[in-house]
Amino acid sequence: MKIGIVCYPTFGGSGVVATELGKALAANGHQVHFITYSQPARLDFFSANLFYHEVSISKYPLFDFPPYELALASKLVDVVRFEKLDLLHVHYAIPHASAAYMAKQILQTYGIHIPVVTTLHGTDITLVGKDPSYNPVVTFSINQSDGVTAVSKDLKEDTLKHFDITKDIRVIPNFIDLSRFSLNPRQHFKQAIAPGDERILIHTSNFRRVKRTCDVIRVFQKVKEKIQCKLLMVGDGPDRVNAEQLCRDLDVCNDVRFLGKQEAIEEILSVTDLFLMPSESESFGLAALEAMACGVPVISSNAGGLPELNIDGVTGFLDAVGDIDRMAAHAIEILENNERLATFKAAALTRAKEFDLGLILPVYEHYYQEVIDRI
Ligand code: GMT
Repeated sequence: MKIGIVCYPTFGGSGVVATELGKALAANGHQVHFITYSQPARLDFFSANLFYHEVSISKYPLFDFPPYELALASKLVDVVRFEKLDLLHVHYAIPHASAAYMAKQILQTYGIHIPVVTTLHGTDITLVGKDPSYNPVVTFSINQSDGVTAVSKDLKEDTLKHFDITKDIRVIPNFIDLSRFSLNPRQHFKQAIAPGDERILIHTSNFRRVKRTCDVIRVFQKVKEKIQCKLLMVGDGPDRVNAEQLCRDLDVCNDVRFLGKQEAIEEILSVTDLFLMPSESESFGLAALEAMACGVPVISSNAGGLPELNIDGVTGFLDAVGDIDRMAAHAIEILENNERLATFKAAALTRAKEFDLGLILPVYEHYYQEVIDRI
């Protein structure tokens, strides 16, 4: 198949899923065309089957807000026509699904009928999409997609609850490339972070409010009262400054390292003992799956799709959003005993294998074929 993929080309979960999916499809013999405003962060190698088309947006003094959606729709028309694509797969509803709809209408005037699959990732529904200023467009463009997928059952239910959706939504969970994300410990790195062989806790995110990064610091402070440990904070975003200030207020700076954005996250995860994800809302929790694939158990909130990934009492624990005491108590329970920690680590890895890319890729391929056959 010749597949066009539209996504946000950043380190955000939806962009990562889209890029990893495209790379895997290309490796499986499909021709994949990424259509985005910059090279996707994880599209970091050359392959004969991978193509990248940049959407460039001209800046005119007339525009306070350059019309990205129009530039994207025009680019989609161009790429579908000249590369003869079979299907467009857009990740994140806003504004990708509506740009794809516009492109599809224009392409019909050339006698081209291109099927569009939209994948809902979370914040396009749970935060931004519900905003009344976007709701009608989001509803319309989801309903006009030829196929719609959501990354968890919870996200599907949330979408059906808040939008007037007439299309069937197929749940296709996120996946992990176990050839990349696997236990790959770098002893010198562990030595540098935890010279006294302390336990290492980790949080990775874009430090947006929804991630509750300050809860991570608070949980860590309580764990530290009972267990010798260090905390790694990976990523960057608006709440980092608050998290750093809280470290000063709670006097834990010496045990917390803010590492910023990191490429080889699997190497860092491999030396850690526990992943913290206290998010307010999380449609799936890809970052937690990446940790589990490296054998790291997860203390998470029970928000959104997290219970579909993290098994309470087995791969970690699920606690109510904001319940710092329970999260800390559960973290201590896992970390205080070597044997228990090893059991949780093994269970996290076993669970991650259920989301192996090799299992989920054919599900997408069959779904694409089903959508193509339907129109
Ligand atoms: O979580 C973020 O801030 C990034 C966001 C995105 O849209 O890129 O992630 C969402 O999509 C990921 C991939 O499907 C999911 O694993 C995340 O759970 C989801 N984030 C939220 O629902 C908050």
